[in-house]
Amino acid sequence: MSVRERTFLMVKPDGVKRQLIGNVVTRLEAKGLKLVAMKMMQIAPEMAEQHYGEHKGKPFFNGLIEFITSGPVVAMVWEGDNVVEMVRTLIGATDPRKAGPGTIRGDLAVFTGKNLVHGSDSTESAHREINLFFPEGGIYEYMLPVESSLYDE
Ligand code: DAT
Ligand code: MG
Repeated sequence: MSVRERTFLMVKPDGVKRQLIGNVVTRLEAKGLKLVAMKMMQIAPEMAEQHYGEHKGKPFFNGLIEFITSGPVVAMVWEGDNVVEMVRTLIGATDPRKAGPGTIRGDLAVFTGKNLVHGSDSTESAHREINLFFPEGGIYEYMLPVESSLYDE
C-alpha cells in the first residue's frame, strides 16, 4: 500500500512532565493513525526559533521559545489519509479553554502557554517540520493489520 499523508506531532515539555505521552499516543492509535517515527529530545534554542519562525516578533515568542526548550519533548511522525487535518481536529483549539471536549487540549489542558501538544497546520508545515526534527530520517514503513478494516480498499 502506498504511503499516506504524514504529519508532525510533538508532546511538549508540559505533556512529558505531566506523564501524558501515553495518553496522547493512545488517542491517535485508537483513531487508526499509524506511528512511523518517535524520539525524545531536548530542543536547542536555534531549532526552536526555526520551528516557530512564523511567530517571531509576536509578544509571546520569547516565552514560547523558553518553554519549548525547558525540558524534553517527544517528537513523532504519524501517517494516514488526511492525517494533517485529522490530528489538528484531535488536538483541538490553540486556547485549551476553547478546545472542545474530546480533544487533547479540551480534555487535558487549561492554558494556551501550556497546551501540551503541537501538530502541523498544513501539509507544507508537516513536510518542513518532519525534515527539521528527523533530518536523519528514521521514518518507518510498515503495514497495520487493521488497515483493511480502516479504509475502503
Ligand atoms: P497551534 O499550536 O495551535 O498551532 P499557534 O501556531 O498559533 O498555535 O501558536 C504556537 C504556540 O504558541 C501555541 O501552541 C501556544 C503559543 N501561543 C500562541 N498564541 C499565544 C498567545 N496569544 N499567548 C501565549 N502563547 C501563545
Ligand atoms: Mg501552529
